[in-house]
Amino acid sequence: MDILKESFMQGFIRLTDDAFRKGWHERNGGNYSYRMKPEEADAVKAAFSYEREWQDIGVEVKNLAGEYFLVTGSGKYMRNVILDPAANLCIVEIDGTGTKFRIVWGLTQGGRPTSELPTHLMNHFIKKELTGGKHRVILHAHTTNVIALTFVLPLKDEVFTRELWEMATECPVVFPEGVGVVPWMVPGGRDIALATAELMKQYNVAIWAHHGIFCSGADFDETFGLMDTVEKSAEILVKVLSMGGKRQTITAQNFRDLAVDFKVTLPEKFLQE
Ligand code: 2HA
Ligand code: ZN
Repeated sequence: MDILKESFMQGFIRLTDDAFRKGWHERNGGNYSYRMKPEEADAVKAAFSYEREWQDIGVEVKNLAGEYFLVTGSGKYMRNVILDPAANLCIVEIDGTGTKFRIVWGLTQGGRPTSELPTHLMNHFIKKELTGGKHRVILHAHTTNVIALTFVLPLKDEVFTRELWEMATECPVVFPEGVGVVPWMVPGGRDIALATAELMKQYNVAIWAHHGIFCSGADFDETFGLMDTVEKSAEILVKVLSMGGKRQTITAQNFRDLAVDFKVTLPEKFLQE
């Protein structure tokens, strides 16, 4: 068994390279986690070691007890993952109480899991429950255009959702539940983790004002695709605003018609004039 050749590992690594090439991960910006399937963990347990210490997560994630997560390392550069996955990633095990973790694989030159581990695990906690275990991927990135918009649009879910939907017809189909916005907060801790998790109860996208974005999805393609769609829409909006603003757009009634044909539910709170 070569853990680096396992398909979950290959899929995880491919995304880090794609996301870096997108320009979403300057320096050590962004971080990323995957809740492994039991059979994936079983297949690679021969590569695990158990001598590293249990450490406090900082939040309680009861329903993740005993689960294994593949996560990026704190301070590690997304662009280096593909060159040396074992030095830049780790697999963490959650203890039986859902309050502690330990590293069982990776970070071969030392280090800690991502500084945003509390937010990642809180998001997994919420999404595992709400999707019946379907969602497994949480991705945080510093997407340029989404960040730019947090300096000019009101920091309201309704405003960001409607503006992003209007910039590309596919958007309300890709994220019909909308997007949430967290006001500026100190990153890395419990408070921002709780605020983000609260939004993840409703949305698969949480924008951090003046910082970046978190996306949740079932697999690597879906999560990357969601972030790509949101960031592209934000880029169109930046261009439209730079050209003097909208002269015409997709109307509320257009969205209602689209919802019928594409069989999606678009909350009316995003369709006010
Ligand atoms: O540098 O993105 O939010 C890692 C981060 C912290
Ligand atoms: Zn960040």
